[in-house]
Amino acid sequence: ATPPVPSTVDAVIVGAGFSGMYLLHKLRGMGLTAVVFEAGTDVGGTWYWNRYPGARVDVESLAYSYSFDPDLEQTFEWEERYPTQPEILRYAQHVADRFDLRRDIVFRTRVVGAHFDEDGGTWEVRTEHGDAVHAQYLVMATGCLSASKHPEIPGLETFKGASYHTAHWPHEGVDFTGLSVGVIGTGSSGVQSIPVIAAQASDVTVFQRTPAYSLPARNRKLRPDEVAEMREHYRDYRQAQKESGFGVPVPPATKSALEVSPEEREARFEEAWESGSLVNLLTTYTDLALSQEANDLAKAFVHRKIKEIVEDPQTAADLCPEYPVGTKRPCLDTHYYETYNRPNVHLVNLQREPLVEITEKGIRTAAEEYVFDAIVYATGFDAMTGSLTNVDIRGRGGASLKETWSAGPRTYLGIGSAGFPNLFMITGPGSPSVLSNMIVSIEQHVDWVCDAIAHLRDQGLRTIEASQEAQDAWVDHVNLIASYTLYPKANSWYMGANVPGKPRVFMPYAGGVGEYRKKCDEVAAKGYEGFLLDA
Ligand code: NA7
Repeated sequence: ATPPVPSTVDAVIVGAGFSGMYLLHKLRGMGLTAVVFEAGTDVGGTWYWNRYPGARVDVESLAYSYSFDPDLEQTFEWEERYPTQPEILRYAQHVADRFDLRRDIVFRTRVVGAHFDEDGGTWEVRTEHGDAVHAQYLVMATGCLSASKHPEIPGLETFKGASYHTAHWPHEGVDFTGLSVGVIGTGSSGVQSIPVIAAQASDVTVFQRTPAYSLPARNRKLRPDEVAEMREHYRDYRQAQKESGFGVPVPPATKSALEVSPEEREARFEEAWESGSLVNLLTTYTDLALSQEANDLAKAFVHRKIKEIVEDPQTAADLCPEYPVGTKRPCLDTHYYETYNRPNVHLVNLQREPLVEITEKGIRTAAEEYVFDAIVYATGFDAMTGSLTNVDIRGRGGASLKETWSAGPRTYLGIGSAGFPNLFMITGPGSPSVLSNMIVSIEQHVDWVCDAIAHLRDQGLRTIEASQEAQDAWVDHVNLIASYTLYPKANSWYMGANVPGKPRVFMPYAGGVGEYRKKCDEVAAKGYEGFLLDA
């Protein structure tokens, strides 16, 4: 049963994914009152919505899990190395049960607006059902990939067959048996779902605008001995996660890809390819993210792999990305490239024949009209900012967050934004977020935000707000780090490049989870340096 909406709480939390759940648990532990608003009918966030066939996380289960409760990690039984969406959702639900979270979560309720009242120093948060709550703190735990997007082409509504978006998959599932299916999009959602759909449907046509780099996941059941081993050393492992680059500890690269022999390099890449770990591939050499020449070697290796697997030379060539490895989100797959060897699977390269429109019967490109029973949109998200700017957030002087960010998001540490007192973002733009194991980054932000709130209360202060100067300096720093890397070379959602009209700004902090944490801890230790604290 959904609890009634309270009129006043200490904190409003938007979203009951992994961020919102942990935040609620922590704030309660501090003696604060909090309410969570969640659009879905249950907890889980990303893992509640993204129920498409083949959906899995691409960080290992034993690492992609909360660290805050040692009993939880000792008792929850993961089945697979890379768990499926149902398994991760089961974990989220287990956490909700275990910590009795649902009694403070209002489900089926989207937050539509939040206005800061400068006189009272509180947020008034409005829901789609017309309820209003007043809170001292507002935390946007809305996720980086939750505002889904469709292709910007005419005719979406005209198709007479069934349409699905991977991020809003029917809970009862979809049976594609005997159907002719068109799939638009080849990011993680496409790469994971295409092999599963192709095994069921009579035929599948994939519409690819930009190919992905994908590594075979080599997924399998977890062995009892590896679980026991991890449980024995979990505390050390969690510490290593916090200090690592991506939130997944691996031995640091020590050599440049350019300083080793071709044989040594090939063997190293092969080892990473065989390991089924994206982080292993990205950390083979010190300079893959920094030097085009080094990256070209990794790129050539993956191209060779694709061409070895995919039999049709044109399809293989079309599947080989041009941009540097790792500069768009790489994928982890189960038989993705092999799927193109099936006689019932066809690839359409939208760079050669662009999408024109959706018709009554299917999809029209510049070359022809393709006829389908069903269309799957695996077209991704208005990443990182969409879920924040979709809410009418207004700070000092009634300024809207959306307008304030019209030239790109501006934050201090990806946690706060100048002009928006007591508004916290969990894994906001300007933090490592999507360049990391999300749960590691989520816990770090939640811990930091809760410490800041505890500090305010201890000191009898009412508001915390990023200073304009600290924010400007942080934005410059985030840009500077990105400029050292190859990331800006790809038209990625990291850059906002997948959404027409969205400013091209590299949004995540690319300096690594460990460095970032140090900076956040330093800011806190210096009395929240760069934040304005007011009584
Ligand atoms: P992604 O990674 O954003 O992938 C979306 C895909 O859809 C990508 O191939 C896009 O091509 C394609 N797309 C988007 N808009 C269009 C239009 N208008 N026309 C043609 N093709 C289009 O989203 P996912 O859901 O797959 O994955 C999101 C993240 O979840 C993933 O990175 C992991 O972190 C987990 P584009 O590349 O923009 O040319």
